[in-house]
Amino acid sequence: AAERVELRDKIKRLLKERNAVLVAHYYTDPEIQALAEETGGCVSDSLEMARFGRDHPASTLVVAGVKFMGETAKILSPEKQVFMPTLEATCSLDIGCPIEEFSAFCDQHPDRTVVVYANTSAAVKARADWVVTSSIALDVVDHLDSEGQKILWAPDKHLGDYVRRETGADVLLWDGACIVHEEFKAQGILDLKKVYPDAAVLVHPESPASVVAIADMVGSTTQIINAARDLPNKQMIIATDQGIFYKLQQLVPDKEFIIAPTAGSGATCRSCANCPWMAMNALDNLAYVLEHGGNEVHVDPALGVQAMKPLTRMLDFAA
Ligand code: CIZ
Ligand code: SF4
Repeated sequence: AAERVELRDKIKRLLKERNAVLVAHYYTDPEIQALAEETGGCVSDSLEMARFGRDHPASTLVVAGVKFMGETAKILSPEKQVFMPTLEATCSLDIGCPIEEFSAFCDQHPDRTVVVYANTSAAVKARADWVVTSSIALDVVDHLDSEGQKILWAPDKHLGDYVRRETGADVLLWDGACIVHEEFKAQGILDLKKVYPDAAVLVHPESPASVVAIADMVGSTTQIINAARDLPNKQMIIATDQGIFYKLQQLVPDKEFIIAPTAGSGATCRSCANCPWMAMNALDNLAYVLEHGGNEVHVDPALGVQAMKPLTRMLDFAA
């Protein structure tokens, strides 16, 4: 325990010395989220992380999350140095949408407006007309639909299908999925509801349609946190990465949160629903990059200029 305190103190000191600010995602280790809060950094979803990093005066951003979040920070702030505790932390959505195949898919459908989820590479963003996060996907697609535009959506098919069902827009889907959210099971949640009959079911729309169908509320991480606060239920079954429990328990301490099952059994699970890439961010590799450098995020400048356009469109739309 003394070692952890020492490590935390060292990170705090190094952040100051390096004029650096820590930008962390809700899904990272609670220790990292706590440090980001204590040091004036940010703990949030990818939309807010992007905005915070861009607007913060620090010359150096340390992004605790996955690769696309570091890249987004660099694209929006090319003049800042961006570091990550590890450059190995990626995302199944990013991996499942390689630029060559994606670009060919877009070329086959020139009549469609290309809308990509933030969980994509810089190259895929550079090919897109719009970037969205789950918190504004519905609003953006609604807006495009009202203008009569047809959509090409990538990479998450579950989120894309949810957006299509909700907006009624003409949406062509890429076949990608999040390995964490795709595992939630409707039957498991229904079984759990027998144990907690008064619990509300809060679901991230990267989950399968069968899970979304039994939700009391569907939304992004930030929207789930707000709903947990606002709904009258004292118990909540949560279908998103369990990293979010840190913020849920902090902001809504009087309620009980139960992770949604990733098996049909109804048994709660302690190690499931935890993104393996998010989990690669830890205090020791965070301290290491601050002390020794390395793990700097680089984005090809020409690609960055292209990718900044749909990203800025997203931030302006959300503002
Ligand atoms: O699943 C993810 O990676 C999410 C929810 C990212 C985000 O938008 O914050
Ligand atoms: Fe990607 Fe899913 Fe991990 Fe988020 S939780 S980073 S969408 S694999």
